[in-house]
Amino acid sequence: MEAYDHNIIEKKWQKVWDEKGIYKTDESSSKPKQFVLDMFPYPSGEGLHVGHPRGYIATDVYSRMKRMSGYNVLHPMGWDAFGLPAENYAIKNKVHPREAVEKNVARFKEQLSLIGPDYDWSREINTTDPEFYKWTQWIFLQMYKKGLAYESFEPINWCPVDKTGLANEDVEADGTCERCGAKVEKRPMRQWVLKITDYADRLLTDLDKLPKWPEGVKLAQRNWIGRSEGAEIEFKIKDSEEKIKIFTTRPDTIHGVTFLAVAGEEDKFTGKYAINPANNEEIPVWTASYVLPDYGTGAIMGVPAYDERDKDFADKNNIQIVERDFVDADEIVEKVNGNKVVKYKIKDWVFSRQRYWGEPIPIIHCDKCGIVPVDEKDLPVKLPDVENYEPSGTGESPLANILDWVNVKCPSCNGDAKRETNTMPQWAGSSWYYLRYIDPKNSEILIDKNKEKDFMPVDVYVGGDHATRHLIYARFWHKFLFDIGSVSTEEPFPRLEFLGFILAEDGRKMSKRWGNIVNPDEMVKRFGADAFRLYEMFIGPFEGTVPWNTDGMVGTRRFVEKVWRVYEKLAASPGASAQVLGSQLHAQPDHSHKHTGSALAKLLHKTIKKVSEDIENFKFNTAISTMMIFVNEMESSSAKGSGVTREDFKLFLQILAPFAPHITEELWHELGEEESIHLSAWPKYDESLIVDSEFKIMIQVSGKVRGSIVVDAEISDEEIKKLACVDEKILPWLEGKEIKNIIYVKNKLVNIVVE
Ligand code: ANZ
Ligand code: ZN
Repeated sequence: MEAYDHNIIEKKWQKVWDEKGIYKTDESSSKPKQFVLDMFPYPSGEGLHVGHPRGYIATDVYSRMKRMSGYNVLHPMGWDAFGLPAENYAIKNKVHPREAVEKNVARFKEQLSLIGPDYDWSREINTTDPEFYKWTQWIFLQMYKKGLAYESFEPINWCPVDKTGLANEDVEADGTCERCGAKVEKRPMRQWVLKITDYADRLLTDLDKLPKWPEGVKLAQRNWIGRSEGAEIEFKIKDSEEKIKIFTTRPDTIHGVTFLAVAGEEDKFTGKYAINPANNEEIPVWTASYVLPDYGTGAIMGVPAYDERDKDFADKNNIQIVERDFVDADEIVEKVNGNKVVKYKIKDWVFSRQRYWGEPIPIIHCDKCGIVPVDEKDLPVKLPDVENYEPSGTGESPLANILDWVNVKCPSCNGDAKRETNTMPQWAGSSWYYLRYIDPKNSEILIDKNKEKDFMPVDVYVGGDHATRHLIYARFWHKFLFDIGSVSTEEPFPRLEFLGFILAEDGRKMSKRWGNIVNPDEMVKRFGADAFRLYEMFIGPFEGTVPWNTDGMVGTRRFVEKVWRVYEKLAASPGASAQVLGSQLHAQPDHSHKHTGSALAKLLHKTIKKVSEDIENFKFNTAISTMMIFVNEMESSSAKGSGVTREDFKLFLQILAPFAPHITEELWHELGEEESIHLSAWPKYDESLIVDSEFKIMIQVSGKVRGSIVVDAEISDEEIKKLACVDEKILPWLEGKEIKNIIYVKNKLVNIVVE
């Protein structure tokens, strides 16, 4: 037996897994399916930093556990590669965006592969591949045919630096471009828009059917959709035929109205008076910058006694503030003949960009026939090669200059016509990419109906960020695809696990700008992929944001080394080697005969139970701390001369395997197994070993009860103290605190005294 050398072991097993194709999804399998999905990365020029793999490792652990638990797992990976970042990178580095993407993808793939993921690479997708974007264009055409894609000439958000129109979602609350920070302007220009507002109600109400989504993400979507029930009320202008229509959610406050305000740049007095239909009072009309031009009716009734913003405005402009009794909302709406209305904050999705690196919009403009969709059989409309793909800034895409591409025959009258030269936004491909993994080579139809039924919906979707944009767009497209019969479920992702960021060691965001990037390649080389994976999962609760700490890697590295040492002791123990050499039995061991119910066996079975539940619930950090306790117990009991049995050690390797796939595979084979540990059956815990002689212990933090644990009567006082400190209910109370003392009152309580 060699000493533990992660470099040798990891390369060796990655090669074997790849050659044997053990992670390939079997489409003919009769097992139940598990579709485990990552938000696919955008391959930037900077490569991955240690913050990126956190989600990828989580799905890797989860999918491995599911595979071992008897599921037919689909765990694919691909690249979201159209859009401004790739194009800007290409312009800066004077390469074609396609070359830049190829290079960046290769780099990302190399980095990801180092950590030993279980992707089925035969299903790799890339949104910039014409065979992929053919279907992005196809979906656009279906939307066009249903009236959901339309041309608009409304003023849109224009970024003067990125030289393109933007969707509302691309603009920060302070009116700056979310990419480059430039102040966004309004520009009247022709554009393609998707009618997401037609789906606003369903996007909102169906959030209630997603109990396995984080509340925060659902709230962000509710706010983004922004449904308000209210009334539109008309105010007559004094001595005029004119009227101003306002939108209010509080018609009951109408007696307190002391001014009207319409959207406008400055707070200037317009000199007009309006008449309050409820009490005929005359009130001044103002313009106010806090009134949004494109929400409601673009005008409000000012009720400074009850509305904060109205009060600020009234104070500033010496407008009267009056407190009046509320009236019945329904009655007043009836009386002033206002209609009840529902308004949404969400706007139709501005879907065209005046840039090169995106899917061409499959539309032809003909002088005679107007807008003519490209025939489906002529898809994909491929992006042509160009000399110069820099944005023109004139509001036209660089494609407009490629005459032999632009000039086409009209599909309808065969006369001279021109292609649409705007391209789709970065968010197009990601709105449906997950479906392509299920049927990645299909050139006949978006997705085979049977395969779709076999694998959809996604069982767990993992990612961070994109609470509104991507996750609203994808839900919208999915609902549309449901309506036209392409998919069989109304929601694509019934379970969403949203992860927190990993910050740099200095507590800032990792960025080239701050020079604080930690590179995963280097961590893997120094500590090994297994220790790296363990650390990424151990660093804190999955949904929490935490700073990286390279020193912390030492801890998980030691843990891996301990596992190796336990094996070495086991292999050296009398009788062991004979058993390995003579081992002809590769069948699953029959646990019922092996267990004598030793303290160690009991702890093992509790560990199996806890790790199984924790992985299911994405509580990876507590799964690892539980295994750490068990490994310590194995070590100390072998020091006392008893030690773990060979079969129990193998059970432990199996539950560690999703986290540390390489070392466990190596030791599994050392123990005489010939099949991969990753295809072995997930251990079941022995109920009888868990229930007997347990008792409940209350856990206090500085004297206050914060939780409880159920412990085995046979485990040591020290262990009970340790368990109390790593309990998931207790961990938050210990965060950032120093433990001063741990008091254990036998069989009753643990009090963790912190400062
Ligand atoms: C009178 C009033 C009294 C209002 C009161 C609120 C509280 P949500 O819920 O977000 O839909 N409003 C209407 N149109 C607006 C616009 N274009 N720009 C800025 N504010 C606008 O908010 C609806 C409320 O926001 C409306 O109800 C209106 O103020 C204001 F005690 O009317 B309210
Ligand atoms: Zn025509």
